[in-house]
Amino acid sequence: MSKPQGPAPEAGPVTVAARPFAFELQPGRAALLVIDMQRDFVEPGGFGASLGNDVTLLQAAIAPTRALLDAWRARGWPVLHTRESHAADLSDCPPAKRLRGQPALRIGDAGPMGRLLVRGEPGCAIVPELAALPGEVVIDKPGKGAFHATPLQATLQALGVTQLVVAGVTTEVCVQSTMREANDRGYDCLLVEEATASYFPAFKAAAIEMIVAQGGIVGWAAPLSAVLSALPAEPAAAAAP
Ligand code: C5J
Repeated sequence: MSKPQGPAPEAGPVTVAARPFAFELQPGRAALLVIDMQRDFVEPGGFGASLGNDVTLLQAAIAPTRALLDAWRARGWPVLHTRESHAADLSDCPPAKRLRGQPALRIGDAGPMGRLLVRGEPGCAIVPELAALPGEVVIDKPGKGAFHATPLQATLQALGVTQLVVAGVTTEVCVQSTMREANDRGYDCLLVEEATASYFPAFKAAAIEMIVAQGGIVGWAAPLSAVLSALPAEPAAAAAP
């Protein structure tokens, strides 16, 4: 009898040791969502630095995020990236956002990596280590949350995604905003602790506690090792005798 054609059925759920309780990750249904790993936040001379932040604090998230990307890509699972970014005419940047505070440079001003947080400028790009591969979704978002004024919800629905494994920066701003938006839309969200960072380590720690408190009121959090060790074997390894 011939083997049935078509994509191999996905493996059953795997259990990730997470807080506040185990996360049942469903292969193929769980997208990796990498939030705003852009040069403008992570490198000197960008938007984050213009606000007076120590950008080196965010660089710790690059290698763990790359490990997640490698794991998702090896299994052919969906990967999505976001970029906090604005149109060149700043028509999607409300004055309430642009004029807030007294930064050295504002959104749209020219810095060493081009105009801050403007699409197409060098600083707006994802850091090279984490750059999107062909076929991976890149969502440009004018807000802190990734669902506001973007096609993210429609994209996830089209992919059949119901769970989000989340990485990126900064933990208490765009990552937490996005997880809250996703939670309200019915997605189960798991934040990978080493793959997220903040300019304020105490804010990162507090944001994680806020997410997992009250029975996981926003979602789950787990160390990178717990996620990677729970994943099913890569397809090539699984096929080996
Ligand atoms: C901020 C972000 N912090 N991606 N953006 O302004 O978290």
